[in-house]
Formats: sequence, structure tokens, C-alpha cells
Amino acid sequence: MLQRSLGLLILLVAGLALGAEPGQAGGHTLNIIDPQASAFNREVRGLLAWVMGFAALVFVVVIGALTYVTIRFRRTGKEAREPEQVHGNDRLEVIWTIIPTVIVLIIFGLTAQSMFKLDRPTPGAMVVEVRGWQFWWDFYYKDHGVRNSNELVLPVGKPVRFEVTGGDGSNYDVIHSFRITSMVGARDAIPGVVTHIEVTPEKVGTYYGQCVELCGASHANMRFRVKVVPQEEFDRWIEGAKAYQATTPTDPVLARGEELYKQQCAACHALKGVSQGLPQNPDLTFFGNRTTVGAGMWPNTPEYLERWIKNSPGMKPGIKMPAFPQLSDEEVKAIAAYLMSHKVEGLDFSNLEKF
Ligand code: HEC
Ligand SMILES: [Cu+2]
Repeated sequence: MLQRSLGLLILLVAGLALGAEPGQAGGHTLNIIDPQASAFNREVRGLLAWVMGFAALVFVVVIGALTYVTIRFRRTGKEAREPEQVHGNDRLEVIWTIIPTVIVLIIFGLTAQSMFKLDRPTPGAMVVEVRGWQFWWDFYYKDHGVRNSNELVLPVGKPVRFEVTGGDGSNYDVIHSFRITSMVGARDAIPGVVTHIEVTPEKVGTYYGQCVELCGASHANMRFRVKVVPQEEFDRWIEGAKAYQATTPTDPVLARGEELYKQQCAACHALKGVSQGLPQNPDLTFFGNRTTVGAGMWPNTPEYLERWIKNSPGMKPGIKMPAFPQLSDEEVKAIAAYLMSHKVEGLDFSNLEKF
């Protein structure tokens, strides 16, 4: 009995030590309760400390009592007769019911307090509509009339209110869940329903985002990036985005790219001033500013972008974009160059530090 509980204890500690290894994403450690990233994280960190404190207390009391009883009442072989038999102990049973109940009530109270605090809308917060599609994210800056897909640019120190929803009510819609991993907790993205979550980013940098509700074959490939930038940079981005006007390219490669884009891609994708597209496909207007391709999956380099255009379903299973085996390498290069030429000039989001 003693050996068995010791064995279990060792297993448990080993498990905790292994489980405590921080999660990796692209060789980078994510801290889901980084206290410097947001007040949300600090709140959750505080709650976690209470829960872990109580858990440690319960662990010590239970294992302590078990160890004591095991040693104190073990069989020694010198017993003259059977020990005295006991049936129930009202006082003890009431105590061990009341104590956990009180603990649960305290945790409930603290959690409710945090939830009310975090759910309170800040007047004047910037509103971003977040829409989850299979398998990518659409971001619409309601106050500015600007749309961007898979990458969300936010000013540091300003409250943002996310209105989270999914799809457009058509029959292939499924539920997703929006989470900026190291900044703010999850909200379900449910077609036809709007949920809210608010956060004030406090540190400039790149943040990972991820769908956290199983939604199909490429659920694990449904990511996004959040670029938290100084206010001045955000203003330049949003003004540039609002005023953006696509021009007809004079460069022959880009002109060829535009021609092919109009033939092959324009029916699905929106590109301001060039094509309307359909809402269930990502907006490509500011593709030249994107740091990733495939909804936060691969770095936006010519190799990955060209591979994507040629055979995106081969890279990301289950997506609703077709492969283009009929396009030659030159044609793919021309389309890629054309997409990269659409951007707000003078901004580079690729070197922001990762959190
Ligand atoms: C049938 C509609 C459809 C057509 C046609 C189509 N796409 Fe797509 N495209 C999509 C969908 C849907 C996605 C989102 C895939 C995902 O990540 O789930 C996508 C994603 C993309 C992305 C990645 C966007 C991002 O932010 O990561 C690029 C780039 C892209 N398409 C380029 C093209 C080009 C170039 C063409 C034409 C050669 C094209 N697409 C044709 C539907 C389409
Ligand atoms: Cu998902």
C-alpha cells in the first residue's frame, strides 16, 4: 500500500514536470498568462494562483492523511486480535463536506468577479468584427470600414472590442473559437450569434492566434497573427487602408499577374478596386503587408506563396480553394508578384518581436 501510493506520487510529479514544459510555436515559447501582455492575463493569472493554492492544500492534506493512516495503522503481525471496527463519523463527514464546499464557493466568487470585470465594455473601444470561416479569419474594423483577413493590426494601449461570429448562415458553417493565445481568452465564433470579448494590448509585438474549437480537417491549421504596433503606425496603416486605391500595373509581369488574377481568382477573392469576391474567401487587398500565408500557417515568402497558389489543398487539407495545376511556374510567379504589390506602403510588420 505504502509502496503503491509512493509509486503513484512519483508518477504524478513526473507527469506534472513533463506537462509543465512550455508550448512551442515556430520555435517560440508561448506564455498564456504573460502578465505584461494584458489585464486579462493578469486576472486569469490571479485566479490560477488561487486554484493552484487550493489544489496544493487539498493535495497535501489528502496525501498527508493517507500517509499517516497507512503507516500508523499498518499490519505489524503482532496484533492479538482484530482492531476495533468503526462505522461512520458524523462530525468528520460534515467537516470534509463543508471545507470543499467553501473552497468551491470562494473560487466561484472570485471567478464571477473576474468575469464581470472583464466583460464590462469600455466606452469608446475600437470595434472589430471577427468572423471565423473554414479555415481562416476575417477582421472588419467597423469604425473605419476596413477589412483584412488573417492578420489583425492593433494599436498598443487602446481597448478593442471584438464582436465574434462565424460564417454567414449558409449550410456549411460550423462553430469556431477565437483566441489570441498569449493575450486574451477564447470566445466561440458561432454562425448567426455574436459574442463579445474585450482587451487592451499593452506590449508592441506579434501575437499568435488560433481557432480553439474543433471545426474540421484543417482546424489545427486555422491560425492568425495579431500585430500590436504604436498608435502612430496604426494610424498610418488604417489611413492608408481607407484611402487605398489599386492602380493598373505598368510593369509587364504585374500586368500579366493582374490578367491571370482576374481570370482565375477574382470570382472568389476580394481585392479593393479590382474584384468584389465573395465573403467566404479571404480579402487579398493588403496581401503585400501580410507576414503569413494560409491563415497564419507559413511565412509569406515567394516560395510559400507560389506553392500555395499552385496547390493550396495539398498544403492545407479540406480547404475551399482549388489547386491550379494548369498554371505554369511563370504564371504563378506573376500572380504572386501581383498580390505582393498590393499594400499600404512604408509599413513592415515582419520584424515585431514574438509573444
Ligand atoms: C473557389 C474560390 C477560390 C478561388 C477560385 C481561389 N481562392 Fe484563394 N482562397 C480561397 C479560400 C476559401 C481561401 C482560404 C483557405 C484557408 O486558409 O482555409 C483562400 C486563400 C487564399 C490565400 C491565402 C490568404 C491568407 O491570408 O492566408 C491566397 C494568397 C489566395 N487564396 C490566393 C488565390 C489566388 C492567387 C487565386 C487564383 C489563382 C485563388 N486564390 C483562387 C478560395 C479561392
Ligand atoms: Cu477550428
